[in-house]
Amino acid sequence: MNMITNEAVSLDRDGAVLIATVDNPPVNALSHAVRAGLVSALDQFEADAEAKALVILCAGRTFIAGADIREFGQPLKEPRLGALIDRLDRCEKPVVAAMHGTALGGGLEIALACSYRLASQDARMGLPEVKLGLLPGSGGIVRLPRLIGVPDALTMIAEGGQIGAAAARDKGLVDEVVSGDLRSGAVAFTQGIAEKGEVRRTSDLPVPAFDEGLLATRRAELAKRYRGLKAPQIAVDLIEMMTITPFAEAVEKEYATCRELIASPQSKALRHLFAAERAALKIDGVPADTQPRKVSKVAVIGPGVMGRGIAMCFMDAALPVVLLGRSEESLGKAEAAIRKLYGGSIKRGSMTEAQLEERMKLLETVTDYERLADVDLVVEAVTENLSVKKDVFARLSGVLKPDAIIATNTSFLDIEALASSAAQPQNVAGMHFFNPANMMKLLENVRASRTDANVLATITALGKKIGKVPVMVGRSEGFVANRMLSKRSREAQFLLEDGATPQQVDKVLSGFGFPIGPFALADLAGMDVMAAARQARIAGMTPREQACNIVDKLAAAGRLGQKTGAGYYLYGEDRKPQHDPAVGELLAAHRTERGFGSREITDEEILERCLLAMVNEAAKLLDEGAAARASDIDVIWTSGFGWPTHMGGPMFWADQMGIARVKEALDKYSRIVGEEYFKPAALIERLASEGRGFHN
Ligand code: T1G
Repeated sequence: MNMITNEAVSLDRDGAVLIATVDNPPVNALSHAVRAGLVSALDQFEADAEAKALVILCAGRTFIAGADIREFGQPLKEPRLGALIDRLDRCEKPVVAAMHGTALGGGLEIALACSYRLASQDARMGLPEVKLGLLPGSGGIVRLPRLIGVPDALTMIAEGGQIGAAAARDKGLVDEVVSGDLRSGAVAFTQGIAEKGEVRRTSDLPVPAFDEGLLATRRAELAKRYRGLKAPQIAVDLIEMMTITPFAEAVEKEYATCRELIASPQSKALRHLFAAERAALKIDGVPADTQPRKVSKVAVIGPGVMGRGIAMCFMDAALPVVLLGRSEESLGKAEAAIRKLYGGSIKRGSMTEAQLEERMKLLETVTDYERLADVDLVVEAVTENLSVKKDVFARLSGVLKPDAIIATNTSFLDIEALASSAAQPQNVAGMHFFNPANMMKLLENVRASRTDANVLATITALGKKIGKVPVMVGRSEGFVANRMLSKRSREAQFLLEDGATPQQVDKVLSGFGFPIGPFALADLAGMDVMAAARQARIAGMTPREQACNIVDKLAAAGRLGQKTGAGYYLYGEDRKPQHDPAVGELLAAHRTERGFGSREITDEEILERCLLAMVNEAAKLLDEGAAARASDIDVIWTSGFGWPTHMGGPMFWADQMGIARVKEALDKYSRIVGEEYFKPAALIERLASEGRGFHN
């Protein structure tokens, strides 16, 4: 008999067992309807004398995956999750949670408050709140350590990782792993315990003893690993609190902290990125039900550094790769280099020799285009020269299957010109990887005007399959990431001319949260590389940019960076950047030569000039349609260029600053640096006049 409680939760009976089924697609998030439905199910269960035990399970692909993130920041609607969990805790008859898919956050907290926990073989469990700048607020802090011990609980809560069903059983988080049909397995288990009717309250369990020194050790590790993030540190505070605080009081403290974190700037930034990364997968002009083309074999053209890294991306996703090069020698070098890169994984213990051999079997090296006749997609990663690429496109067009996709890895050449050199321009797109391609998460997928919708859907799905963060961008020299980066680099150089030192600029930007400052990064990349990149773009530079040739001077002096022990900094054995007076002298001479005085530059000016130059360029990219959404730009910069995730991305950061203040600062720097560099973009003028931000 089906006893409906509401649209999200249904209740039915199997003998003495009631089964509450949550059905709230897509992830059974704990919306108000789910919470109210479960309370109603508990009411009926407790009032039903015939019912000896209750099973809670979910329809669809997963058990409850947490609180409904979309409700955060909205007025709280009773019943709160905490009230539902208290009801579970006080239940006088046993409740069994049957988990599948990903039982996360508030979903796992519900299971923790049940008498028994079952999991399907593929189930995974976790408390990922910390990834949203939050922490469990409905009993996860006070119950999980009681079941699996403080050390493992601290790891799960402070890092937000997931564990599988078998590991959960071994740790005592799950009582049984159910093979076969979860519902029937759960009902059978529950019938087995129903007669005895034993209620097991996690809240009654003592906190297992643990090494108190653990807390200080983990605190230090977490501070290093999650630099700037507050929630992991607070996780340690809460775990310490729960070990010395009576249960009921600890529950209140846990909930109060969660509410504070929901209102925190870091959580708002991280929740913004959670939504932004999902929005980026929705491509304008590509219906959500567009079927991607099948990609079961790929080719990479160009066995250079980028080609090798791109080939590894596909190999790591178990896709066979044909790497085409002009000579056996270049292909031999590429294969050896790939094998060497995997050797690093073996040294780190993340790969075995056997796995390496298996992985290398996926790589085939060829010099003959005819060998590409059966591939589904080609990434061309040859030298950044339009005529060379056009030749490759023409040769590919002569051998590929009619529906094979050609993706160019170009970082700044015109994709429309390349598409025109292909027999099937509708099959041409860009897949812009970043060096090192096998490591960098960001993938700028580039749409051309004639690219088919299902090609866009295909490269987006393929980007996800190979573990990248794919963001669709449109035509623009340097697309989105590099065009914005070039503005930050410009300001960093100009600031040296105006009187700042490399260490001051690096300190300000790494203090903001970037993993490394622009000058230490240049020393890592190599001044010869930087000088070559500058030369490649010099024709499009302004006179001041062209004359600002500090990079060339360092390269000419043999100061190539870490590889020569000196660049913007000096480097000893420890490879740590040290201040070098010689650089100060070189900069002073450059300023004199350029007729620049040297003035005191504040940290605020450094930060605003570097970051607002990027924001201003982003506003132009949005107006040009090169970026579809401001949030896409936030995803690009947090996944690909080290913008601290807890600061939400450049556009989120600008919105926090307020567009009026952004415009005011741009006007100020227009006066200091020049209109051509800081004149507010038209979009910023519009938003400022309308009192709006990028995201509203
Ligand atoms: N609330 C609302 N919507 C959610 C959601 C959630 N918790 N999780 C996912 N969605 C949406 C998502 O936006 C997307 O929507 C669709 O579901 C598919 O998601 C009280 C305070 C579960 C592993 O942090 O990790 O509980 O774009 O594309 O890759 O103490 O979603 O289709 O419109 O990611 O298969 C804690 C967050 C909340 C889990 C599935 N829980 N979600 O991944 O699909 S705080 C989380 C995920 C909390 C308690 C605390 C993943 C997933 P749309 P998807 P997926």
